[in-house]
Amino acid sequence: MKRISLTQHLIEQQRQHNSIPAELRLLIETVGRACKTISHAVSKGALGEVLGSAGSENVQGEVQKKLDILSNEILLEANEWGGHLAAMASEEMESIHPIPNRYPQGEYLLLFDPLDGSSNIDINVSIGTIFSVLKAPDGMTTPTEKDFMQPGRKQVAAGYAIYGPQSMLILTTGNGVHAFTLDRETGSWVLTQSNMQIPVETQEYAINASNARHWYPPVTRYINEMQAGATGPLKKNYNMRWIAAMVADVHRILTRGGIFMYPADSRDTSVPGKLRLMYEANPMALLVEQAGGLATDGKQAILDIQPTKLHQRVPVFLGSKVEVERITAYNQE
Ligand code: AFP
Repeated sequence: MKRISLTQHLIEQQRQHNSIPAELRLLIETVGRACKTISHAVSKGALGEVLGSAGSENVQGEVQKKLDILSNEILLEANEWGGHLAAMASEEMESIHPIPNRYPQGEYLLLFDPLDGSSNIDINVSIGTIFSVLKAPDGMTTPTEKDFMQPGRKQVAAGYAIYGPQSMLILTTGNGVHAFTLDRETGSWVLTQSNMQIPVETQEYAINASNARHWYPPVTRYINEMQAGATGPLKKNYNMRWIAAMVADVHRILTRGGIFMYPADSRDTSVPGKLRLMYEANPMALLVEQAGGLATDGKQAILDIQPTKLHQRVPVFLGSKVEVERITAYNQE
């Protein structure tokens, strides 16, 4: 089979859809290169002295792993010199990171969770990098956090790298979801699947069931109905998976269907769930919609939410259309 590289795919997408100007292609290729570097560091494990905690906390008050910080630095250094970006934002940084004055300023904004699923690092389970690309508002001179406050539907590109048995890059620029597998011998991202599609129906759900006593009634009702199996109201047996890395759970859903849920619950009514809107829910929601699935906060499409804060959290229900419609309907009753 003829090997198509990431660059060739981006050039062909530009020819077909006029959707990837040269600056955006450079941005995506640069993020792809940074993810190769992160994949390499991750795969070293204890041999690379990258495991364990860094002895610091991030803006979320979460203990930072060494790889969280290393991955963040890799993405910052890879992207700041290219002239394609005006600023970056990351789960690991309190405020936005404007491009240093010594480099030209571009017209894109890059947001990322540099290493999603950090609690999986030390147990050698899949982790990943999630990224989202917005255009800087017209006329913007000095980027501020306000310039990032754009609904997810405004993303011009989104994707993730998953560092699992294979390292893969999953990408959309608004014309379908395409998958690349890292060829470690040549160091290239090679196209291995075009136009990923999420099956409309599924028998598989993902939720952290240890929180069941904190769930609100619609979620409890839905999980009980699935657990009732073939003799229950949904008339089929369901399976459950929870990898505790959104990247891995979403990758499974893009590959074979399913529904992923991280709902708000009664533990802390001031915090609507755990996942962040700008650099987790929004990029994943764009991928899921581009692959024929749905992604809501339990009431509305995640991509339609008007952000107000860079690190704001949002409840997430995403995946196979029929199931997301069902739980969203229960939430709206
Ligand atoms: P960490 O990066 O702290 O491991 O959190 C990962 C995550 O943000 C997301 O990737 C998972 O789906 C979710 O949290 C897992 O949350 P629980 O640890 O509550 O199951």
